[in-house]
Amino acid sequence: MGTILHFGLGNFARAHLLDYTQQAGDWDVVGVSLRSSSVRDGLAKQGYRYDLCVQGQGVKRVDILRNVLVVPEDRDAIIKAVENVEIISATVTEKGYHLDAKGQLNFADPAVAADLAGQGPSTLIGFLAFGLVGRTSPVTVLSCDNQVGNGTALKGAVVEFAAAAELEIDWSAIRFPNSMVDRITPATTDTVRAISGDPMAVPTEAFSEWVIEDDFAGPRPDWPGVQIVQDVAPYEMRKLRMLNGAHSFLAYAGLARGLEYVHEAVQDPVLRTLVIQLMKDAASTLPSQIQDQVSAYLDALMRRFENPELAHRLDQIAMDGSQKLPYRFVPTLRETGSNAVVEGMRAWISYCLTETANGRLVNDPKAVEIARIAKQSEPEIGLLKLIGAEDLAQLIQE
Ligand code: CS2
Repeated sequence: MGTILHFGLGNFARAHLLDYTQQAGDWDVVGVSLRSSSVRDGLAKQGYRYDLCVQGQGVKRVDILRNVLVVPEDRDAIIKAVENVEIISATVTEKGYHLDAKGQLNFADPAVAADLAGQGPSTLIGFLAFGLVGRTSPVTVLSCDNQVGNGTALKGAVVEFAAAAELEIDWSAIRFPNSMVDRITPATTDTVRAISGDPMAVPTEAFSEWVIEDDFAGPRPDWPGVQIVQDVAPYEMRKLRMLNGAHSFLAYAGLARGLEYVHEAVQDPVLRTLVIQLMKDAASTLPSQIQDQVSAYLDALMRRFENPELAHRLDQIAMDGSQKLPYRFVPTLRETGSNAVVEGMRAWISYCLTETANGRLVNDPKAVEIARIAKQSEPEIGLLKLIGAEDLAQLIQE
């Protein structure tokens, strides 16, 4: 029996980590919301229980969330929990790591600077650094975000923060396993709420996958179906480059064609050909040990994307492109020069330019910079630079 302190209680965590942990039994979860109290407020009214609407399988009541702590009101309780729980996990999305284009902690980021100034943390990195100082027992910090080497990146950010803040942390009993997580989980719609009768219901697909590096400091739940492996890299490359790369391609190219959902974009004849090509090109970059899986994986992804009942909105995926594309497009492009990925990158650039021209900021933590770059000469180069991919300019501009 133990407790997981989970940062970031979006729909994804509620469909993935919480579902797995409920199935494992014996463990409970305390959530942390870093940015708003709305999830806490909604869940608190119903004893922190909610319906998980799993497509084709029916509704499950999830009942392992014990409490939700919210910043700024529960800061002290969050630090205390970091000091005491067995596992700390996170789905704070790519931007929640506050990394620069080189993958290092971005000290110029105002949220990081504020945490360093000691006003009481507001980022995952700050909470971990200030909480881990007081830690006397082993702990596992489990990143569940869509990044390459997510655990390693998180550890790097906390180490850099702790050094800058002159905090002495005993790293010997703290583990940061890398992991690959997968379950397509759209935002909740009014239809889902109406059908389930639960205002906090979460819709998700039947498929789910979780591969975690065998690097735990202490006990872990007996999560069913989770693969514990020595090296997560091949799995995360497969998922980020094929699934997420395809998603981002469909989002920008689909929105440009006036489409709204993934299942519509994947049926568009032009996009369908390109997205299959993108996944094949991405697959060609994967390590030989998983080459025998990629063709079945591609077919399964197409079935998942075609699923009309998920109603997965393209604009949800289009969010935070500056944070996502370095993992989703850039490696395949560098390694293969893939024409389909070139089209995806152009579609993102064109999305940024069109939104700016229409007087709108894109939904991205770098939105202001994106708008500024979009108004300059040679915006393509500026935008590629923003995601650390200026070396690809010639390919994109040809
Ligand atoms: C999507 C992911 O919104 C996005 O960027 O590509 O959330 C995707 O649905 C998940 O990674 C699937 O596991």
